[in-house]
Amino acid sequence: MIPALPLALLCLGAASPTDAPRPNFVVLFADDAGYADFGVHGSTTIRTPRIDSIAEDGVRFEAGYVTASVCSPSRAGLLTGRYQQRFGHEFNIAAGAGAPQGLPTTELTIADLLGGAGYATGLVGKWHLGEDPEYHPCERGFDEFFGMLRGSNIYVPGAAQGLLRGTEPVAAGELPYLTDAFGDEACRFIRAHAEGPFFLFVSFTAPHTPMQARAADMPAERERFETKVRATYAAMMRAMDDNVGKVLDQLQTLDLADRTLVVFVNDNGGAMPYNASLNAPYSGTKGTFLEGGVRVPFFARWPGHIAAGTTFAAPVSTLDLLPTMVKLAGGALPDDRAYDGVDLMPHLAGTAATAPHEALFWRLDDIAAIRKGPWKLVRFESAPPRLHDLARDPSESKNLAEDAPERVAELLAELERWEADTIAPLWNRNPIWRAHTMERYDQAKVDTFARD
Ligand SMILES: [Ca+2]
Repeated sequence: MIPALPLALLCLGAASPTDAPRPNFVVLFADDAGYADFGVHGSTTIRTPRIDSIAEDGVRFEAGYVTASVCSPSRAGLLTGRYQQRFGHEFNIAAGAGAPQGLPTTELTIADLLGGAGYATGLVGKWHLGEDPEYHPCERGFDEFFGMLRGSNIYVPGAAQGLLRGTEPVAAGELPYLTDAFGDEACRFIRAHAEGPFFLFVSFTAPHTPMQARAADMPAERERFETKVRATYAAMMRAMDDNVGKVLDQLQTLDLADRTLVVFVNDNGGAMPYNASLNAPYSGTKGTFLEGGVRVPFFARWPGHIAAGTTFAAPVSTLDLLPTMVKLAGGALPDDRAYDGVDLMPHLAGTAATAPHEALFWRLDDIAAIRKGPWKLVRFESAPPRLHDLARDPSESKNLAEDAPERVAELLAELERWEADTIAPLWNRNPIWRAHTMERYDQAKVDTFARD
């Protein structure tokens, strides 16, 4: 049965009652995982069989990007379907900063739009889009929220801080290891809304720091890795994989697997060296616009609608999730604002005439980037631009800028045209991070973690 829809959505193309039931949506979001650290990306040491299964049973996007190389703005892009620079959410939110640091309340989230189309909406885990009351997830389209407003938390059983259910504090004392608690809550939401349709955003904190694994997992991992931090990272990834598996099993048990589009994606590149993640074959890390900072594991599964074992080569973005899901929900995008994402389903079906995106753009303060075709240009305020050919040099080891001044000029001009639709950041960037980012570019290299 299709729930009542707001009149505007009905008028603008809601699914007819004779159409197949509208799918549920589950977005599984990792935090700071390394590109290389998935079995489906070739890792032989980090074990992610359940996450891999999403790619194997559906599509693996070979060039899946996020809109930022740090947590909060990446989430702002995903949840709004719009480049976050359009509305000034360019920088991370500092813990305890207060207003005006939060997703501007003039923005509509994917939960607003799917909720308006009759979906039950839930967020489990990390929010990181503002801590003041007006930014609370339940004010931003989510019917239900279990998690925390800040950007990281303690994993140790019973020790997590600032957990909320809705707006009510949760006594952490009885909770298990944090990633397990989030998996449990995700399954609870699915059971409670099994009749559907629902949208569930499972925003894990794993494998973001602090580096804390389940105690029982550590002895075996410690034997497999030379360093304690890499062993801990492996165990944190395993815990996340277990909980992704729990969610997939819950969908299967309720006979919802065929009626649910499941997406797995990561919010920014691996935060090497802090969490010992590995972004190979890409250089750069979280905080940079090298591929290792913004190109992420990106998989989707919807049996009967996305063929198993599909790979998709053209660049896609987390910006695309909102338009794709709103369309599948029978809704329509508001026409009072520009959307930067596109509906991916025609592209996956092979019926689209063009690639999803002609170009993708990034900006964080004094550094900006554009990818167009195989070309990637990174622009610095304090250094000449760097040009890379991703088809021939995916690890961005060779700067071609001096050899191709016309292409540099063309891409710089296109980047500036994109910037004409952006505004100044609404709050300042932490100056420590600014210096740190330049340092990361200067030191960028593909770290092979040969000892694995
Ligand atoms: Ca992150």
